[in-house]
Amino acid sequence: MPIAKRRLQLIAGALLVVAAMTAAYVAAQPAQDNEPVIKITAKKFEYTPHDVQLKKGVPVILELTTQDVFMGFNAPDLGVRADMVPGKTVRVRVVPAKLGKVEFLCDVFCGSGHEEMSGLITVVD
Ligand SMILES: [Cu+2]
Repeated sequence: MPIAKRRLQLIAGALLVVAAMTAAYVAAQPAQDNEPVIKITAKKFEYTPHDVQLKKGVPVILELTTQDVFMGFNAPDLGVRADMVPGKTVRVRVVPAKLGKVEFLCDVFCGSGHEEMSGLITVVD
């Protein structure tokens, strides 16, 4: 086997391991009983709700589901990202540190409307 091809296979394998570990870590975040849960559903090519309001410093659990295909949820400014897998519910805990508006978007290609698929989190006092 050519070395370049073997190297590509190794890199692809390593990426899969990292993705699996990330998914396991995100799934392992338990929801606290006293923390509010906000449900966000993805469907080609939108999130419902599109606008979410959070309070600065107040932890919330985002409960993420997708109604059709594999999607992503990525809010880089909050340091939150998760895979949205059909048939699964993923919970991520968020504690917004800064006031203002933060975009979240789909970072898994899901079709023709993927590039416009986003939502807005507003962090208030
Ligand atoms: Cu997408």
